[in-house]
Amino acid sequence: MPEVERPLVVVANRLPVSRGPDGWQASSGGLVTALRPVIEEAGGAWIGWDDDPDGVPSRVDGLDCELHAVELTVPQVRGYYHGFANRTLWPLFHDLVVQPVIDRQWWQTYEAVNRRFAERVERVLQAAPATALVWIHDYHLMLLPELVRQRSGGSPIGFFLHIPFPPPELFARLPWRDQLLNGLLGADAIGFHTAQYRDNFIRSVQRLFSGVTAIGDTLVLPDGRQVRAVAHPISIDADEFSELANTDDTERELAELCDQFAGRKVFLGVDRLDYTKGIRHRLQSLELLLERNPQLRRETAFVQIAVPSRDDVQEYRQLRTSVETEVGRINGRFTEPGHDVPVHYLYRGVSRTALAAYYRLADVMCVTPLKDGMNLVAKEFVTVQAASKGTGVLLLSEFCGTAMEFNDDAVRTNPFDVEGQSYLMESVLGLDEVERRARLRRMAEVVRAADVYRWVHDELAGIERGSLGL
Ligand code: ADQ
Repeated sequence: MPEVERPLVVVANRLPVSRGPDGWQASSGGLVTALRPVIEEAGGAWIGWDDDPDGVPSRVDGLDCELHAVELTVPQVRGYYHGFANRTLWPLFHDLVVQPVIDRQWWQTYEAVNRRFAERVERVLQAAPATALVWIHDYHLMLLPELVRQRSGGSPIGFFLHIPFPPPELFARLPWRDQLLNGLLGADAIGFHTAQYRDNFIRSVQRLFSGVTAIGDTLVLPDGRQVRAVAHPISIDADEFSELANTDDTERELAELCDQFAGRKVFLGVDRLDYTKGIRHRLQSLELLLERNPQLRRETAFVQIAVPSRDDVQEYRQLRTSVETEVGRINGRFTEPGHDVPVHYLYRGVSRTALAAYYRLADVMCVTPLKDGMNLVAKEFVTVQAASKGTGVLLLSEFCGTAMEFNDDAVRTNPFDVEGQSYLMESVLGLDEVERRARLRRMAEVVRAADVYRWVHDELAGIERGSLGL
């Protein structure tokens, strides 16, 4: 547990709740799990946008924290969220895997919505029993640290970026680059997943703001105030996934899957359906693999589970169409009469139990994003496999944050090299079992040693230290 004993005010684009068949409930993600003890001990609030027409309750079962919904109009959501956040910042910060759209109106809406969030933070801070720590999350709210500083009356302010920070020469393409940096520099500490993203940020500040001096990871502003830029890799609740690996429900689901895929090696992909995740490149590698190896058409299966994502955005609708076309083409080319299709495509989210069963089933987990801030699927997979004494192999893109932590224990792939990736998919099937287990054990140890609780601890302690100028 972090030493922080002040109330905590978390600000994120969305609230950590969803409406299920039995009413409102806390979301099941790792961030909520990790923050729960901190918020419940010191008291706290969560501020986020919610579009439920009936309104979100101020509290829900399972999360002892005040919920403050920021209401936005339909045009505001269009400009701030679908537009500037998801069509400008997201592609720009993921190394331009698609072209960002530059639109002045979206930018103005982004500014207006960040101001709206700031007003709400101000009200919540005024009602707080003691000076609260404000922890702001992600690229939707990059102007917020400075806006909160102007209104906060001395609260420590932290910001964490869940996506990569791009190299300065890419970041500089944004017409509003100065405003975004200025917004972030309102924080006492700015967190990134990796040292590389942190250094990209520091280099961008140095390139664009000549009055700011960088001393190691501390930025000294012209007025003498210091801002710390830190690298803290986010993670999962390793204990939770280790337990989930061996529950009766997981065993039951696994037994069904083993029947379904009996006698075949299973390749698995689990992603939000996002163009950064490299799903199309992965399918193209599979196609080459099956083209070269006719015997594998019966002996392997590829399961792709894709959660629907951002389907209000044109690029995501196009991606869905092209993924479904690829799947259809591969199955059309390689399904043999009387045999199962090679690709099983599930366009939906699955339960945590089902997820654990698929992780256990997989012989090869394909985590092959073109760019990804961290990637939690890779951490979940190695944890579940190690806890169940599995022998699965992790094929991991060198362009995600997780790759920096796992080094050579994952089989590294360059997903842009579709053909090279197809040869890797082939060669990993021959990896020795003892070697596979040893690699899984080492990767699971890395995850356990730096789990999501440690991340919360390091982040909050870093924000406290930053606010004291230490
Ligand atoms: P995401 O891009 O959403 O997160 P990721 O880190 O992989 O990516 O997290 C996805 C989560 O969703 C995982 O916990 C996974 O289990 C779950 N999930 C994925 N597909 C699912 C499915 N079909 N059914 C059920 N659950 C599914 C962003 C950044 C990442 C960064 C995280 C956290 O893009 O780089 O790691 O935030 O900071």
